[in-house]
Formats: sequence, C-alpha cells, structure tokens
Amino acid sequence: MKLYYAPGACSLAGRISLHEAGILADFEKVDLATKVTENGDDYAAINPRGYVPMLVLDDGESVTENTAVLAYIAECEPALSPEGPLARIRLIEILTYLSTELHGAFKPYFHEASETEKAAAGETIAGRLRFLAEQIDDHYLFGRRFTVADAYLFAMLRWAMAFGVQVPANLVDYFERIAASEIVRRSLAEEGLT
Ligand SMILES: N[C@@H](CCC(=O)N[C@@H](CS)C(=O)NCC(=O)O)C(=O)O
Repeated sequence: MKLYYAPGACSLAGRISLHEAGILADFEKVDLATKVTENGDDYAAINPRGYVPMLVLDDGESVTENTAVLAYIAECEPALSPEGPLARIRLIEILTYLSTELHGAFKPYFHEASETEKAAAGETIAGRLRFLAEQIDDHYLFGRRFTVADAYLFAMLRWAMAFGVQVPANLVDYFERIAASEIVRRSLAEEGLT
C-alpha cells in the first residue's frame, strides 16, 4: 500500500491509522503547492483532485477522500472501529461530521481569507469542538477504544492549536493523551513534525 501525504495534513490520520493497524505501507510526500511528489511525479496526474490523502492498494486500486481512506483502514483492522450493533453507522456518522463540519470549517485558514473570515471560522470550529468534547467521556470518541476517527480529530486539533482556536480543556487532555502514544510520536517524527 502507499499513502500520498503532506506533512501535518489530514493525511496524518491515515499514517497513524496504518501504523495502529500494523499495516506496512510506503509513504510518498506531495508538495501541495507544486503538485509534485517527492519522487518527482506529477501528482495532478496521479490524483486529478490534487489533494491528499490518496491510498493506493496493493492491487493498484486507489482510494481517495479521508473518510473513505480511514474507513478502509478500519475495515482492514476492525479494532480501529467503534463496537456495537451500529458500529459501521457510528463510524460513518463521526467521520462525516469530522470531514464536513470540522475539516471544512478550517478552509479560511488554508485559503485566501480576511482576518474577519478567519475569526468567524475560529468561532465555528470552537463550537464544533465543544460538541465533540461532550462525546469524550472516557479517553476517546468511542470510550476506551482508539479508532480511526480519533486519528482524524487529533490531526485537526493540531491545526486548531496552531491557529489559536479555543480548544475545550478535556480535548486538550485528549490531544495530549494521543500525542504521548508511541505510534503517534513516530508518525509525527516521520513527517518531520515535533
Ligand atoms: N475532500 C478531501 C479534502 C482533503 C483536503 O482538504 N486535503 C488538504 C490537506 S488537509 C489538501 O490536500 N489541500 C491541498 C489542495 O486542496 O490543493 C478529503 O476529505 O480527503
């Protein structure tokens, strides 16, 4: 398998999840500004959408969109999924929320935007983080079980903190708990992040 990624981007969730799943994978860095990969390939030709992540499976099939990439990894390693009769639905539900409501709200920070637009985005993100904070009553989004959704939320909490967005205290604890894990520390180091 190969994950196309950019350091610190949402693709970090895929790297953490692949390592958590014990899946051996190659990682190829994409320069998002030039759309050239570290091997000198034209990423726009590989993935015409131009963004990361993209996961290329061993049979050559490719999976794009972070929710699909993470759902695929959770299918390979069910321990990274929530438990219970509605487990699959709960995973779709939270990944959709994280992608559309939280990740989408960061847009003004990553694209041309005024300070007013960024401040409004910060308010929106803070409100959505407060909602997520209520879901964390025992370690992770789904109790004691670390899932691919936690990897995604962790990646976005890094952004929120870097942009000075207000993060609820229990989410800061949650972030630090995840950041302390050996796999996450290794994943951050592999992307040149400390
Ligand atoms: N809808 C995509 C969005 C992914 C996305 O926004 N990726 C960012 C990094 S976090 C990116 O590659 N941005 C560069 C670009 O859009 O040109 C998904 O959920 O996977």
